[in-house]
Amino acid sequence: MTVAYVGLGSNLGSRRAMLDQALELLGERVAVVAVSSLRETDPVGPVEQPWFLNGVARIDTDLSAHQLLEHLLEVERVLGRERRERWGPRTIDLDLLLYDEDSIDEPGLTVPHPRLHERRFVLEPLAELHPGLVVPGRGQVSELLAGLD
Ligand code: GSY
Repeated sequence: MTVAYVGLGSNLGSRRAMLDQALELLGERVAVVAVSSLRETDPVGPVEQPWFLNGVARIDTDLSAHQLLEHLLEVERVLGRERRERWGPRTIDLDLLLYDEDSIDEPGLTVPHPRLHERRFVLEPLAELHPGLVVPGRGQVSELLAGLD
């Protein structure tokens, strides 16, 4: 059994309803064992866009990292996510943040998520679930959070 963490985000439409539906669909193939509180966050990146609602879910699963990623993409598809602009607004965004303490760097799949260590909107909900969690190659979540500007 693997413990994985998934980033949840939405900044279009009924954001909370989107995240609730995403968690329900996720739960059809994996065990969603904990969900952080959801928080309003200022958009990060070069595109001007609405505020996000962000959180993190802890998942227990027997799926491989690739199978889990496919499941996340399928849930996004079911919820109508269209991949248009890289940094643009989205109805739903599910990011595979951590998969146990594995480090994976393959086309289409990088774990830990390459920008996780610098994103407050990910580190805060992660710290809420497990402040001592180690991000491979980067350190503990609580320390990464404390080190942000
Ligand atoms: O990769 C996540 C999508 N995204 C977000 C987000 O989820 N939250 C915030 N606050 N800014 C973001 N910019 C991008 S792109």
